[in-house]
Amino acid sequence: MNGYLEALRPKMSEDDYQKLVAITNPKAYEFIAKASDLCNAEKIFICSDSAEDIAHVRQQAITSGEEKAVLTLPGHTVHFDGIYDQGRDRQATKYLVPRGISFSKALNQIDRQEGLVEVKGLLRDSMNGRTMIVRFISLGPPNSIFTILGLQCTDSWYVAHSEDLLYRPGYEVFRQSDPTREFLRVLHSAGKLNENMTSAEHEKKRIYIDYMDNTIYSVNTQYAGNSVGFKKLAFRLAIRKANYEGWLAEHMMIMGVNGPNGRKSYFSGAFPSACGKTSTAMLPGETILGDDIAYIRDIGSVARAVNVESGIFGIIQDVNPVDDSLIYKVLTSPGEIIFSNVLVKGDQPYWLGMGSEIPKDGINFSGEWHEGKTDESGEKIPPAHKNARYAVALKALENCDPELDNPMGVELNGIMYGGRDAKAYVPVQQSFDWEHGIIAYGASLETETTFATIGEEGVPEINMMSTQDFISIPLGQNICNNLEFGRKLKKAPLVFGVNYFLEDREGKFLNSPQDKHVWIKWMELRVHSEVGAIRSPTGFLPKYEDLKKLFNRVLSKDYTKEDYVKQFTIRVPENLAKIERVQRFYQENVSDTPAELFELLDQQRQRLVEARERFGDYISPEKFEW
Ligand code: SPV
Ligand code: MN
Repeated sequence: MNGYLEALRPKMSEDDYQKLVAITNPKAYEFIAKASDLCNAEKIFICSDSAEDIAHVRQQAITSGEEKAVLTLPGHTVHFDGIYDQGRDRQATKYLVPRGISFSKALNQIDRQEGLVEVKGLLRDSMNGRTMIVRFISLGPPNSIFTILGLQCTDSWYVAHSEDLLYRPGYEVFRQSDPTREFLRVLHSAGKLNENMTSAEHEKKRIYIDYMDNTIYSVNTQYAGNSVGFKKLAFRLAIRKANYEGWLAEHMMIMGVNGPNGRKSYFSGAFPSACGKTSTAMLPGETILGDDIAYIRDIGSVARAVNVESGIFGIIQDVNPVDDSLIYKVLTSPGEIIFSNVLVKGDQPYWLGMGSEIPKDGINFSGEWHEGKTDESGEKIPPAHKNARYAVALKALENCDPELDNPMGVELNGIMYGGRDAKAYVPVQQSFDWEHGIIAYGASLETETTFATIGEEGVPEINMMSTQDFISIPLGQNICNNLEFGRKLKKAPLVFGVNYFLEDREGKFLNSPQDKHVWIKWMELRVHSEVGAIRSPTGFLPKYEDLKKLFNRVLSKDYTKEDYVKQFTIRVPENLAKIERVQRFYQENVSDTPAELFELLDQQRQRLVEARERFGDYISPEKFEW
């Protein structure tokens, strides 16, 4: 008899014990027993993914008060996170780094021993009087080359319920696997709760990543980005694994784009949080395969991708019938949905930018709310948080891609990188080749901080491939891995740079949110060489005639030459300044930056300088057309 199993037995019902015994992985017993011992759980519930167990998790989320079933539509519940727990917390998230190992300065880190002592101290006895829920998850479709297994112990029924909507069940996969199979581990406790069931000790919030042990510790937080272990927490471990094994784990959506004559091409896209990733993936008329995390592998010398998840934890702000019709329909129909940090009044959820009026009082993340209510520092509390979200299974969307669970994934024809860049990059361009795309668009991705992370908004920063928050290896190594990956492929996906946030001199956006649909359709045609392009110093630009046709066909809009020129003018000073910032960032922060990054950016600088000599500082795209 396994000693760990024996130690767990008194805390479990016979039924739960049998469910656990059916999994023959001794490392799983060990992790669960140590978690239970440290956190002093009163009981242990093993979720086997049976309909009965899933229903129990959902019911407990409501009974415990972590979710409220006050909403009118069947299946809808609402959850609130604490006022200081409304986004991913970069300050509180640290890598545990063993003594003697040096890690890029740009990454938040703490000595491993010191960090383990601290976080275990905070977790000690945290589940006193509570049930510890054990969930088994399959990241990626089960039984495929992509599959990574995960196991989470948590005392939050809300977290366990969210995992149900967002991930593929893994109990059966664990059960049928070799007892020595590796898995990622997450231990989470919401910590002390206050009367409205939110984590009470936000100043003791810690999210520590122990990559030596493939384990993540998260405590005193409930916000899903910090607590649902298989979202950004396991992602950090997967990036590391991918780098050692020669594949890619990316902060990318995956979508199918319909081309002429019934053709469909698949794209993936990396965007920092709140920069248009989900709304791109959900464009009506196209299909969505994933909205947040992709694993990409070289299979038969082509890049194939799967969605790690099977649901969406999406930003609800600005979801309205005009801009996001598909998801708006889902959110206003019966079906299983967890709303978080919205305003509730009269059994209805309300959010910012929903396209209809929001009540002047109700219940929100601050408790009873009324217009004008202020927080401790005198700031007005909005009716719903900007980072309010919904959790829903992808299959609830009518345009969910049929290949979602294909164990071989889908072949990627193109990938895109996009940030919040008010000044430099054009709305869409194609790189000259794989390396140029990885360096000039991916590694040079610049953005502004948004409400999705706690802290000041609008602060410009480099966010390499939009994964900077999640990288647990030297940053330069990650760039090399990306460069290598594409080089080995017979036909690498085309690489595009997009920028939905370009502004004019007065600070007005030059594009409407719908325009991205045109860029996507243009990329699809480029993949099949069905439209030409203009060679500019920063990449291949679309031709006016092609965009005009697409604006007309896709959006029934007239696209003027004037708009085209404004949007696609190459702004030499802004582009040179961008190169300067990117190079400085890597020089100062990333000691293992590959020389290729500096070389490729030097070449881009050279092309810009030469173009300036011929045409001046602001160059209409037509000047490059020969
Ligand atoms: C993001 O912020 O990138 C998200 C949401 O996708 S979460 O990481 O879960 O906070
Ligand atoms: Mn994300």
